[in-house]
Amino acid sequence: MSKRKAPQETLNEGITDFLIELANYEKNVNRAIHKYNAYRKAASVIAKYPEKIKSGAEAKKLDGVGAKIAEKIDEYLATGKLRKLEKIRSDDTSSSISLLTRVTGIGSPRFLLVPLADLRKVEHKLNHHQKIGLKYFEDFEKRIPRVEMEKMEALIHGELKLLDSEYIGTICGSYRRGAASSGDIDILLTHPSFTSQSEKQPRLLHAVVDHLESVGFITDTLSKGDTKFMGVCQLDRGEEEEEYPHRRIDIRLIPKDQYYCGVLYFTGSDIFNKNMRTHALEKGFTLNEYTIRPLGVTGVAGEPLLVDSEKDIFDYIQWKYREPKDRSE
Ligand code: DCP
Ligand code: MG
Repeated sequence: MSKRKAPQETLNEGITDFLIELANYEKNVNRAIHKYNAYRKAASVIAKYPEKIKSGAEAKKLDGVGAKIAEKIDEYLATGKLRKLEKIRSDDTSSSISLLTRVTGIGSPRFLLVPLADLRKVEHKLNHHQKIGLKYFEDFEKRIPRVEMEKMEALIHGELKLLDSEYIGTICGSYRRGAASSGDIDILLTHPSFTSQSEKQPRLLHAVVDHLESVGFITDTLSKGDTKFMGVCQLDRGEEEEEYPHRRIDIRLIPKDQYYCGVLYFTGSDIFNKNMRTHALEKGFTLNEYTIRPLGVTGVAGEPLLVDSEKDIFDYIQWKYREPKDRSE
């Protein structure tokens, strides 16, 4: 997952911006999740508030805005800034860590405010995830050319077949839409023995990950759960001059009956998904990355419908099928 949309402009953007910056600081640098939640909650109620806030006291009437935040709002309204934030921003360690947290694993930054050398100085303060992000920082910035994606696809399909010919794997994301280059590798994996009714089968995922590690393709692990692996991979260039960069790879194990809703969702684009969900609602269905369900007259979703292909989903909502390459919006 890389691109996140910019938040919508609001009347009180200055205030919500500083609250979110404080929230991220508390989470990423201090690991203070309660403070993080408190700032987020305040930012969220203020973002919905329909008036331009003129004082801390006015904000304090809102649920989620306490005395301390009200004080900060007063300071911000009076001076246009916040001493606490100025201090945080001028502290190398905290700004480096929060920046790095923003950029690693989940995505990549469009620009870098802190020199990489400064980030590397605080490496000992980083968690595993962040260290990997830093280690491969330059590599993760690079897009993956389609020819390289094709080579990885061939390798992955070959190895899956060797392991168990019943595995079904699909590289989704921009690659499946035919993009000339991709930001990462999004693989969806299923197996006929795994359905939403059966037991969990983490082995099905772990066997693939372990195998791809043993052949040297997967080089690092960011996280490995029962159904989702996040990590790093690299193609072997053989004896040739320059190595391939390391690439971000996610592998998701999905029950067979939910596989095509997953493939549809992770193929995107996100804009296409939004439009398709809207159309589904107009036709009386609710669609997400797992299932499509009919909506009753009271708006309550019924049981998941049977889906055995992406086309089935289009058919349910009476939409003309669109090939992945035609799903940019
Ligand atoms: N997705 C979505 N909404 C989100 C995030 C993701 O619908 N907020 C879906 C659509 C995306 C797919 O997941 O196409 C994969 O997410 P990526 O961020 O990897 O997006 P792409 O693969 O499309 O682009 P990139 O080439 O940058 O990886
Ligand atoms: Mg992608």
